[in-house]
Parts: sequence; C-alpha cells; structure tokens
Amino acid sequence: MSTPTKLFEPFKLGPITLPNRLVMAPLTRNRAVPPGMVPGPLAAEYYGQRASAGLLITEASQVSQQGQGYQDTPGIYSKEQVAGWRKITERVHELGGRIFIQLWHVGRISHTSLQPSGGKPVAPSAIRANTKTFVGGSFADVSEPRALELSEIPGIIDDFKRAAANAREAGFDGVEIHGANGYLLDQFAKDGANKRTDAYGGSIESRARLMLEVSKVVSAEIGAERTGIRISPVTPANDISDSNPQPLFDYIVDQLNALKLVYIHVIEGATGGPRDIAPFDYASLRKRFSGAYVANNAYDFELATKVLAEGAADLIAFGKPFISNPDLVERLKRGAPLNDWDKATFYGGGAKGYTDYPVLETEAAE
Ligand code: 8OZ
Repeated sequence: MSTPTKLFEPFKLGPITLPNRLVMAPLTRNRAVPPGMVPGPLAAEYYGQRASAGLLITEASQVSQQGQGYQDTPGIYSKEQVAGWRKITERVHELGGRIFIQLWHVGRISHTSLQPSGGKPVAPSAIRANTKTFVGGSFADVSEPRALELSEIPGIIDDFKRAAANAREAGFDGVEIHGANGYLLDQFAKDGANKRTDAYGGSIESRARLMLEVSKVVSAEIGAERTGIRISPVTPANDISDSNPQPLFDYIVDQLNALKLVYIHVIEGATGGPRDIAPFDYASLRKRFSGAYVANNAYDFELATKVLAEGAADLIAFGKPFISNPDLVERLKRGAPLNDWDKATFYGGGAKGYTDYPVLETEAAE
C-alpha cells in the first residue's frame, strides 16, 4: 500500500489506546437467543473474529423490554444477558480487542407483539412512523404508539443508567448511546416526531433534553471517558425528520462537549444511503466537540484516508464491510480485495453470513 494514510495509526480514546482508526459500526444481526434475548456463543465468535478493529461497537442492545423493536435483538437489562455479554467481552479481550456496547431504546419503532403485556410502543407523541419492523420472521408495519407520560420519563433514564452499570459488569470498555436513526432519543430530539408541550417538547432545548439527560446519567455511571453517542442529524431512517437540524445538533453537541463525552459518532447523510441527502455542516459539530469525532456512512479506504488527513475525523466507522470482512483492517492494509456481503443473511439465522466469512489466510490455503 503506497498511499500514506492515518487509518492504521493508533488513537487514544479516553483511557484506552486503539491500535488503528477503524471502528466496527453497530450492526443489528437478530441472532440473540429467545426468550431471554441473550447474546449466545456464536456472537462471541463473531465479535472475536473482528477483534483487530480499533474499536468494536456491538449491535444495538435494548435497555429494557419496552426498548425492543425487532425480533431477537439482544438486551442488556437481565442477569442472563449480562452473563452472555461477559463471554463476548472476555473473548474479544483475550484476542486483544476493545469493545463498547450500544445502548438502545427504539421508542415508536416497535410492535405490540414485542412489548410488555402486548402494549403499545412508547413515543414522544402518539404518531405512528411510516416504516416497518422485523417480527415473527417477516417485516411488519410498526404499531401505533402511545405518548409517554411525563411521569414515565425518569424510568426510561433509569433504564439507561442501569444498562450502563450492566455494561460495566459485563466487562465492556465503554458504551455508545444510540441517539440516531429515528429511535427514541432521536424521536424526542426531532420535531417531526415530537409534538409535546411539556419540558421534553417544543424548543430545541426541550427536545434535546432526554438525549442529554440520558448522556448525563450514563456518563456519571461509568465515566464520560467511557461514554460515546451516535447521532444522525439528517437521516430519514425510520420516518424521522426535523425542520431545522443544524441548530438542533449544534446545541446538542455543545452540551455533549460540556459533559465531556469521549466521542460523537456521526452518521453523515442518510443511514446506509446517500451522504448528500440534505445540506448539513458536519465541520460545525467537529469544531464544537473536544472529544473524538467518529465519522460514518459509506466510507471506503480513499475517503477515510482523505478525511483523516484533513483532520475532519479521528476515527472511521465501517458497517457492512465489517460484516463480510472480519479481517477488514488487514485487507485494507494490504490493499487486498474485500468480500461482498450477503444481505439475505444480515438479519436473523445462524452461522451463515455471520461467522463464516473468510479471512485472507483461509482463502490462500484453499
Ligand atoms: C437495521 C435493522 C434494524 C435496526 C439502526 C439499530 O439503524 C438499527 C437497525 C438497523 O440503528
């Protein structure tokens, strides 16, 4: 590889040193073991195979049963789940890796069949999203949600706090708060989904409140130097929208900076789609935040190299390339070809399309 790149240079992220700038993005794989939604042995193998990433971020993991929106996603609220995750962190650490868990509440992106007592999913406002979820082996419209009572909000903040404590107990190096992609915290932040008139709706400050309160309790629980957050200012994912995302996210990032979070992980553009879907000044977020900037969405070696060289980001998160290339770091280092991913095995199933993607050495031996 002749192109000079910072991609393989170490980076100090709070108390931990990453050997390179590649982050494995959080990726939903729907292989947790029901009924307890416990991550199983196959997940330990999957994350272990990818331990050469500078940092692994787990698939989104619900902080409560209410926070689940798709079948077979893992939780981080029960003892059994903590025990399952502990085996994963042990495997990753044995193999020399570093791993954060993504803490998730889906809000209105759920289905009554997944909710406690078959109830309605919860949301800032009773507005159904025009999107689908994956339940009972197929895609289904999300259910009509109900608006959270003001009195229920502290309980949700507590769920995140407890999940952060569980993450520490499970041996994670840190957590990433899921503030992106049209899930609960993003629903509160954006005026397309939040029509509340109480302290959690209306002004930018009020809409951002839940995301910031969650950030505050999580960082108080496990340390700001072990707390990151993922945001997606302009994504249309899960039918989310905001009439004026720039001042909203400028404000949010100013506040996250004051809380001294270790990183912001920014999905630039449409999640898994075009980077230029809407105008947005990401440099404005970069400028406001003293911690690390993790850039995500459709990065390849060239774009990653360019953005790191310009100083526009510190770390680059790769999603689908990490699904199909456990040894992505080595492949990019060598300029080796990448395996294609198989969309049919993204969500649900077993080892196929999960732990059976070949690494370079295996291919050479075949
Ligand atoms: C794909 C399928 C289900 C959930 C996200 C957690 O978009 C997800 C997700 C992605 O953040």
